[in-house]
Amino acid sequence: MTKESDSMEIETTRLIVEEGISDFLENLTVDVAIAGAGPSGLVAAKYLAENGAKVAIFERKLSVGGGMWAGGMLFPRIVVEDDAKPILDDLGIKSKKRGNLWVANSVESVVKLASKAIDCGAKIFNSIGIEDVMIRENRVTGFVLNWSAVEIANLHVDPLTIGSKFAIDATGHAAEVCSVVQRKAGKLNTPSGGIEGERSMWAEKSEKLVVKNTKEVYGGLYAMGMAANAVFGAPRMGPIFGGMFLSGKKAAELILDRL
Ligand code: 48F
Repeated sequence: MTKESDSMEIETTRLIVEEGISDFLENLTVDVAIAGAGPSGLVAAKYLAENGAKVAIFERKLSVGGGMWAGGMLFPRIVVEDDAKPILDDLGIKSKKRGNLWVANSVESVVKLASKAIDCGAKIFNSIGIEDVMIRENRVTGFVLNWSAVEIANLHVDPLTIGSKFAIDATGHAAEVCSVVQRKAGKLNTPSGGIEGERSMWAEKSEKLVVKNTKEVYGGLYAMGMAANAVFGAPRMGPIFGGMFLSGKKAAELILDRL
Protein backbone atom coordinates (compact mmCIF):
# COMPACT_ATOMS: atom_id res chain seq x y z
CA MET A 1 0.00 0.00 0.00
CA THR A 2 1.39 3.40 -0.99
CA LYS A 3 2.04 5.99 1.73
CA GLU A 4 2.23 9.61 0.62
CA SER A 5 5.08 10.34 3.02
CA ASP A 6 7.34 7.65 1.50
CA SER A 7 10.34 8.70 -0.55
CA MET A 8 10.60 7.51 -4.15
CA GLU A 9 13.20 4.93 -3.06
CA ILE A 10 10.91 3.39 -0.44
CA GLU A 11 8.00 3.40 -2.85
CA THR A 12 10.17 1.72 -5.52
CA THR A 13 11.17 -0.96 -3.03
CA ARG A 14 7.56 -1.59 -2.04
CA LEU A 15 6.39 -1.88 -5.66
CA ILE A 16 9.18 -4.22 -6.68
CA VAL A 17 8.78 -6.54 -3.70
CA GLU A 18 4.97 -6.59 -3.84
CA GLU A 19 4.78 -7.18 -7.58
CA GLY A 20 7.58 -9.78 -7.53
CA ILE A 21 5.99 -11.73 -4.71
CA SER A 22 2.55 -11.56 -6.26
CA ASP A 23 3.90 -12.95 -9.56
CA PHE A 24 5.58 -15.80 -7.70
CA LEU A 25 2.46 -16.57 -5.62
CA GLU A 26 0.27 -16.58 -8.74
CA ASN A 27 2.49 -19.29 -10.19
CA LEU A 28 2.79 -21.62 -7.19
CA THR A 29 0.78 -24.13 -9.20
CA VAL A 30 0.86 -24.21 -12.98
CA ASP A 31 -0.24 -26.52 -15.78
CA VAL A 32 3.29 -26.78 -17.14
CA ALA A 33 6.59 -25.95 -15.45
CA ILE A 34 9.61 -25.70 -17.75
CA ALA A 35 13.23 -25.88 -16.58
CA GLY A 36 15.40 -23.77 -18.90
CA ALA A 37 14.63 -20.83 -21.20
CA GLY A 38 16.72 -21.90 -24.18
CA PRO A 39 15.17 -22.12 -27.65
CA SER A 40 13.27 -25.36 -27.03
CA GLY A 41 11.89 -24.16 -23.67
CA LEU A 42 10.76 -20.83 -25.08
CA VAL A 43 9.11 -22.40 -28.13
CA ALA A 44 7.22 -24.91 -25.95
CA ALA A 45 6.15 -22.09 -23.60
CA LYS A 46 4.90 -20.00 -26.51
CA TYR A 47 2.72 -22.76 -28.00
CA LEU A 48 1.45 -23.93 -24.60
CA ALA A 49 0.50 -20.42 -23.46
CA GLU A 50 -1.00 -19.54 -26.83
CA ASN A 51 -3.34 -22.50 -26.42
CA GLY A 52 -4.49 -21.56 -22.94
CA ALA A 53 -2.09 -23.45 -20.67
CA LYS A 54 -0.74 -21.78 -17.56
CA VAL A 55 2.99 -22.07 -18.06
CA ALA A 56 6.05 -20.90 -16.13
CA ILE A 57 9.69 -21.16 -17.18
CA PHE A 58 12.45 -21.16 -14.57
CA GLU A 59 15.82 -20.08 -15.95
CA ARG A 60 19.02 -20.33 -13.96
CA LYS A 61 20.77 -17.46 -15.74
CA LEU A 62 19.85 -13.77 -15.78
CA SER A 63 19.19 -13.96 -19.51
CA VAL A 64 16.86 -16.15 -21.53
CA GLY A 65 17.92 -17.70 -24.85
CA GLY A 66 20.33 -20.43 -23.72
CA GLY A 67 22.79 -21.38 -26.45
CA MET A 68 21.08 -19.44 -29.23
CA TRP A 69 22.50 -15.92 -28.66
CA ALA A 70 25.98 -16.76 -29.86
CA GLY A 71 25.03 -18.60 -33.06
CA GLY A 72 27.99 -20.68 -34.17
CA MET A 73 31.36 -19.92 -32.55
CA LEU A 74 30.14 -16.36 -31.84
CA PHE A 75 29.13 -15.64 -35.47
CA PRO A 76 25.59 -14.47 -34.66
CA ARG A 77 23.72 -16.63 -37.14
CA ILE A 78 21.67 -19.81 -36.86
CA VAL A 79 20.39 -22.10 -39.59
CA VAL A 80 17.18 -24.11 -39.88
CA GLU A 81 15.90 -26.59 -42.42
CA ASP A 82 12.71 -26.17 -44.48
CA ASP A 83 10.53 -28.01 -41.96
CA ALA A 84 11.17 -25.38 -39.26
CA LYS A 85 10.85 -22.34 -41.55
CA PRO A 86 7.10 -21.96 -40.72
CA ILE A 87 8.09 -21.51 -37.05
CA LEU A 88 10.56 -18.74 -37.96
CA ASP A 89 7.76 -17.08 -39.95
CA ASP A 90 5.25 -17.51 -37.12
CA LEU A 91 7.70 -15.76 -34.77
CA GLY A 92 8.38 -12.98 -37.28
CA ILE A 93 12.10 -13.91 -37.51
CA LYS A 94 13.60 -12.81 -40.85
CA SER A 95 15.51 -15.52 -42.73
CA LYS A 96 17.44 -15.93 -45.96
CA LYS A 97 17.48 -19.08 -48.13
CA ARG A 98 21.04 -20.29 -48.77
CA GLY A 99 21.17 -23.63 -50.60
CA ASN A 100 19.05 -26.10 -48.65
CA LEU A 101 19.05 -24.09 -45.43
CA TRP A 102 17.54 -20.89 -44.03
CA VAL A 103 19.87 -18.49 -42.18
CA ALA A 104 18.64 -16.14 -39.43
CA ASN A 105 20.22 -13.70 -36.99
CA SER A 106 20.66 -15.37 -33.60
CA VAL A 107 20.05 -12.21 -31.54
CA GLU A 108 16.85 -11.43 -33.45
CA SER A 109 15.79 -15.06 -32.97
CA VAL A 110 16.16 -14.98 -29.18
CA VAL A 111 14.54 -11.59 -28.76
CA LYS A 112 11.51 -12.32 -30.96
CA LEU A 113 10.99 -15.81 -29.54
CA ALA A 114 11.11 -14.59 -25.93
CA SER A 115 8.86 -11.66 -26.76
CA LYS A 116 6.26 -13.93 -28.42
CA ALA A 117 6.31 -16.38 -25.51
CA ILE A 118 5.69 -13.52 -23.06
CA ASP A 119 2.97 -11.97 -25.23
CA CYS A 120 1.21 -15.33 -25.37
CA GLY A 121 1.11 -15.36 -21.55
CA ALA A 122 4.11 -17.51 -20.52
CA LYS A 123 5.72 -16.39 -17.26
CA ILE A 124 9.51 -16.31 -17.13
CA PHE A 125 11.30 -16.45 -13.78
CA ASN A 126 14.99 -15.78 -14.32
CA SER A 127 17.88 -16.36 -11.91
CA ILE A 128 16.09 -19.37 -10.45
CA GLY A 129 17.50 -22.88 -10.88
CA ILE A 130 15.75 -26.23 -10.59
CA GLU A 131 17.68 -28.39 -8.17
CA ASP A 132 15.20 -31.21 -7.56
CA VAL A 133 11.64 -32.37 -8.25
CA MET A 134 8.65 -33.53 -6.23
CA ILE A 135 7.59 -37.09 -6.99
CA ARG A 136 4.28 -38.65 -5.96
CA GLU A 137 3.25 -42.16 -7.06
CA ASN A 138 5.86 -42.37 -9.83
CA ARG A 139 4.98 -38.97 -11.22
CA VAL A 140 6.78 -35.63 -11.17
CA THR A 141 4.39 -33.19 -9.51
CA GLY A 142 6.55 -30.07 -9.29
CA PHE A 143 9.96 -28.42 -9.20
CA VAL A 144 12.17 -27.69 -6.22
CA LEU A 145 13.86 -24.38 -6.85
CA ASN A 146 16.30 -21.89 -5.45
CA TRP A 147 17.83 -18.53 -6.38
CA SER A 148 20.86 -18.99 -8.64
CA ALA A 149 22.71 -16.54 -6.38
CA VAL A 150 22.32 -19.01 -3.50
CA GLU A 151 23.73 -21.80 -5.66
CA ILE A 152 26.65 -19.67 -6.89
CA ALA A 153 27.52 -18.54 -3.34
CA ASN A 154 27.23 -22.14 -2.17
CA LEU A 155 25.02 -21.02 0.72
CA HIS A 156 23.24 -23.56 2.87
CA VAL A 157 19.70 -22.33 2.10
CA ASP A 158 16.70 -24.59 1.77
CA PRO A 159 14.79 -24.38 -1.52
CA LEU A 160 11.06 -23.77 -2.19
CA THR A 161 8.64 -25.73 -4.35
CA ILE A 162 6.07 -25.10 -7.08
CA GLY A 163 3.48 -27.62 -8.30
CA SER A 164 2.77 -28.62 -11.92
CA LYS A 165 0.54 -31.02 -13.86
CA PHE A 166 3.40 -31.54 -16.31
CA ALA A 167 7.09 -30.69 -16.16
CA ILE A 168 9.59 -30.25 -18.97
CA ASP A 169 13.36 -30.69 -18.91
CA ALA A 170 14.66 -28.08 -21.36
CA THR A 171 18.03 -27.67 -19.63
CA GLY A 172 20.08 -28.56 -22.73
CA HIS A 173 23.10 -30.83 -22.93
CA ALA A 174 23.22 -31.57 -19.18
CA ALA A 175 19.57 -32.81 -18.96
CA GLU A 176 19.64 -31.72 -15.33
CA VAL A 177 16.06 -32.53 -14.35
CA CYS A 178 16.18 -36.00 -15.92
CA SER A 179 19.49 -36.64 -14.14
CA VAL A 180 17.97 -35.80 -10.80
CA VAL A 181 14.94 -38.01 -11.50
CA GLN A 182 17.17 -40.89 -12.58
CA ARG A 183 19.21 -40.52 -9.40
CA LYS A 184 16.24 -40.27 -7.05
CA ALA A 185 13.54 -42.38 -8.72
CA GLY A 186 16.00 -44.96 -10.04
CA LYS A 187 14.53 -45.38 -13.52
CA LEU A 188 13.63 -43.40 -16.66
CA ASN A 189 11.61 -44.58 -19.68
CA THR A 190 14.73 -45.17 -21.79
CA PRO A 191 16.13 -48.44 -23.19
CA SER A 192 18.68 -48.72 -20.36
CA GLY A 193 16.42 -47.18 -17.71
CA GLY A 194 18.93 -44.33 -17.34
CA ILE A 195 20.48 -41.46 -19.26
CA GLU A 196 22.10 -42.85 -22.41
CA GLY A 197 24.42 -39.83 -22.91
CA GLU A 198 24.90 -37.43 -25.81
CA ARG A 199 26.88 -38.62 -28.86
CA SER A 200 29.30 -36.72 -31.14
CA MET A 201 28.23 -34.22 -33.79
CA TRP A 202 26.06 -35.59 -36.61
CA ALA A 203 23.67 -32.85 -37.65
CA GLU A 204 21.36 -34.61 -40.11
CA LYS A 205 20.71 -37.51 -37.79
CA SER A 206 20.47 -35.37 -34.68
CA GLU A 207 17.94 -32.93 -36.15
CA LYS A 208 15.50 -35.77 -36.77
CA LEU A 209 16.23 -37.62 -33.54
CA VAL A 210 15.69 -34.58 -31.34
CA VAL A 211 12.06 -34.48 -32.46
CA LYS A 212 11.63 -38.25 -32.16
CA ASN A 213 13.19 -38.22 -28.68
CA THR A 214 10.87 -35.49 -27.42
CA LYS A 215 8.64 -37.52 -25.14
CA GLU A 216 7.62 -38.41 -21.62
CA VAL A 217 10.68 -39.84 -19.86
CA TYR A 218 9.06 -40.33 -16.47
CA GLY A 219 5.48 -39.86 -15.25
CA GLY A 220 4.56 -36.24 -16.04
CA LEU A 221 8.10 -35.30 -17.12
CA TYR A 222 8.98 -34.59 -20.77
CA ALA A 223 12.50 -34.19 -22.17
CA MET A 224 13.04 -31.92 -25.15
CA GLY A 225 15.74 -30.06 -27.04
CA MET A 226 19.30 -31.21 -26.39
CA ALA A 227 18.14 -32.72 -23.10
CA ALA A 228 16.08 -35.23 -25.12
CA ASN A 229 19.08 -36.20 -27.23
CA ALA A 230 21.28 -36.52 -24.14
CA VAL A 231 18.71 -38.75 -22.44
CA PHE A 232 18.23 -41.03 -25.46
CA GLY A 233 21.85 -41.24 -26.62
CA ALA A 234 21.58 -39.17 -29.81
CA PRO A 235 24.21 -36.92 -31.42
CA ARG A 236 24.62 -33.14 -31.11
CA MET A 237 24.09 -30.84 -34.08
CA GLY A 238 25.89 -27.50 -33.55
CA PRO A 239 24.21 -24.21 -34.51
CA ILE A 240 21.29 -25.78 -36.38
CA PHE A 241 18.18 -24.83 -34.47
CA GLY A 242 15.23 -26.19 -36.48
CA GLY A 243 15.18 -29.36 -34.41
CA MET A 244 15.08 -27.30 -31.19
CA PHE A 245 12.05 -25.35 -32.44
CA LEU A 246 10.25 -28.49 -33.69
CA SER A 247 11.04 -30.33 -30.46
CA GLY A 248 9.56 -27.48 -28.37
CA LYS A 249 6.44 -27.42 -30.53
CA LYS A 250 6.04 -31.20 -30.31
CA ALA A 251 6.35 -31.17 -26.49
CA ALA A 252 3.68 -28.47 -26.34
CA GLU A 253 1.33 -30.48 -28.58
CA LEU A 254 1.85 -33.71 -26.62
CA ILE A 255 1.10 -31.96 -23.32
CA LEU A 256 -1.85 -29.93 -24.67
CA ASP A 257 -3.46 -33.25 -25.68
CA ARG A 258 -3.31 -34.35 -22.05
CA LEU A 259 -4.32 -31.18 -20.23
O1 48F B 1 21.27 -25.12 -23.74
P1 48F B 1 19.99 -24.54 -24.21
O2 48F B 1 20.03 -23.55 -25.31
O3 48F B 1 19.00 -25.78 -24.51
P2 48F B 1 18.09 -26.20 -25.76
O4 48F B 1 16.82 -25.44 -25.77
O5 48F B 1 18.92 -25.73 -27.03
C1 48F B 1 20.16 -26.30 -27.33
C2 48F B 1 20.93 -25.34 -28.23
O6 48F B 1 21.10 -24.08 -27.62
C3 48F B 1 22.31 -25.83 -28.66
C4 48F B 1 22.32 -26.97 -29.59
C5 48F B 1 21.37 -27.08 -30.72
O7 48F B 1 21.39 -26.24 -31.67
O8 48F B 1 23.11 -27.87 -29.47
O9 48F B 1 23.04 -26.18 -27.50
O10 48F B 1 18.03 -27.67 -25.72
O11 48F B 1 19.25 -23.84 -22.98
C6 48F B 1 19.11 -24.49 -21.75
C7 48F B 1 18.80 -23.43 -20.71
O12 48F B 1 18.52 -24.09 -19.47
C8 48F B 1 19.16 -23.37 -18.41
C9 48F B 1 20.43 -22.83 -19.04
O13 48F B 1 20.92 -21.71 -18.31
C10 48F B 1 19.96 -22.47 -20.45
O14 48F B 1 19.50 -21.15 -20.53
N1 48F B 1 19.36 -24.32 -17.31
C11 48F B 1 20.24 -25.35 -17.26
N2 48F B 1 20.09 -26.04 -16.13
C12 48F B 1 19.09 -25.43 -15.43
C13 48F B 1 18.62 -24.33 -16.19
C14 48F B 1 18.45 -25.68 -14.17
N3 48F B 1 18.81 -26.70 -13.39
N4 48F B 1 17.45 -24.85 -13.78
C15 48F B 1 17.06 -23.81 -14.56
N5 48F B 1 17.63 -23.53 -15.77
